[in-house]
Amino acid sequence: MITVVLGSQWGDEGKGKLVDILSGKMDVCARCAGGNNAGHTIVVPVGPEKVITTYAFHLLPSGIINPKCVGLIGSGVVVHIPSFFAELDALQAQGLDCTNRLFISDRAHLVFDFHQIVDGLKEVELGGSSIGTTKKGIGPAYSGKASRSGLRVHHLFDHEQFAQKFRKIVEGRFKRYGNFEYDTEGEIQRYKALANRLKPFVVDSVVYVHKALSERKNVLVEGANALMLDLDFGTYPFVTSSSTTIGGVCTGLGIPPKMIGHVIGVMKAYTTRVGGGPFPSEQLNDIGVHFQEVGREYGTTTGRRRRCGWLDLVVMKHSCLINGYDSLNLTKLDVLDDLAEIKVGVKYMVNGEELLGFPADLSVLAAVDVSYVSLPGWKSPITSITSFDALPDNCRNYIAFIEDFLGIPIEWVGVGPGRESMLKKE
Ligand code: 2SA
Ligand code: GDP
Ligand code: MG
Repeated sequence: MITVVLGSQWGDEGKGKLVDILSGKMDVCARCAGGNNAGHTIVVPVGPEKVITTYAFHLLPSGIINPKCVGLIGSGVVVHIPSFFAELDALQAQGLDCTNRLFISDRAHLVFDFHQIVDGLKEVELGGSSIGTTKKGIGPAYSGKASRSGLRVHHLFDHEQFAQKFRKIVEGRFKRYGNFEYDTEGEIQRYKALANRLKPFVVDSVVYVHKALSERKNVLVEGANALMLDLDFGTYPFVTSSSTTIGGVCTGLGIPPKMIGHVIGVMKAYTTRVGGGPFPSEQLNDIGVHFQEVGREYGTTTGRRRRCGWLDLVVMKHSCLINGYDSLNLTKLDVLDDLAEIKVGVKYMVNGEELLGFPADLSVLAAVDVSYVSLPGWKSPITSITSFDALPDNCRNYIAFIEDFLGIPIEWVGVGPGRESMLKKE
């Protein structure tokens, strides 16, 4: 059976940390969507001296930090090959060798430097209403895929055909965006060399994953980005260009839904968002600054400051409906330690009426008045607590309030960035 970890809010909930913990018992850890826009941070003790080491994963599955776990980049992922190797080399330099246990789907679409240039040009065109993308070329690469003019990993291995298609695609981008600086022929040559280096990593991921499942291996799927950044169900157009939901797990790996056993939603104890777009519970005040500073809310990929606000359970209800979480991992609860009062958004009101769901129309969302419930804080540090029952009463009440509201058990609670700072409710 397959276990899935998904981001339930606007990303950066701490998916990487849970994936690392679960991967200790996994045979395969697979990515199904997104690209190197993702940033999953893992803080672990390394070696006999237990040196605290931070790893940042972008394209590679975070589970490969565990030496027995194989990493698989599924067909739904978009891959910038130079970044793939840069990440592999950086991990190697940090003492993590995963060269022989990392595979990539032959169906995965390629992201090229021209996609990244176009990503930036599109943002400039949008001016004041820009998305705030990571400029990793994600949107342009998925657009190419959807318009059936993309290049996939397997195309790399027929160099002549690759070169022809590549020139045609770049020509099309020049027509649309003007003759931006780009060495088309140099790129074609660079990819000839990259194809040779990539070859041993390439597999038919459908065959690979189904073989693993038939051998009763444990497979973990690591979601990237999050529900509110989903192309269909997020705050469109302020979203990423992939399917970040449970649906994207099936389409991005070629697995039937009935093989999915357990779906865990990762939910931060407050809310953050990086980039543009609506954020109803955002706090442009001392509380927002508190979350930002205490939670060290900076983008793992771009270093951008993340916007911060109270936990929004309307967002979470929407998220739970779509992804059907079996359980939740509440993270960064320790960031609330010093607060005397904690607020939680529970209703969206427009003209005195409660909305039944999360609105599609951003003009409706802009008119929303968030109703909050206020809960007492616990005003004591929880990072060194090692069992769920030892958490302060008000802290457990906060957890119980969320569980009651959503009707989903909180199975894991994060109380600090390190691997050991995770409590499991038995
Ligand atoms: P893109 O680059 O086309 O996917 O951007 C579209 C929107 O999706 C948001 N997005 C993200 N939001 C949170 N975290 C992400 N990963 C990095 C991190 C982000 C970073 O872990 O911190 O370092 O800035 C991520 N990736 C994409 C993005 O902000 C746009 O709103
Ligand atoms: P992801 O994209 O969902 O994997 O999350 P990121 O790695 O982008 O951002 C989460 C940040 O919070 C990382 O720096 C983690 O090390 C850190 N983190 C994860 N869980 C906790 C927690 O429970 N408490 C604290 N204080 N930090 C955490
Ligand atoms: Mg992140």
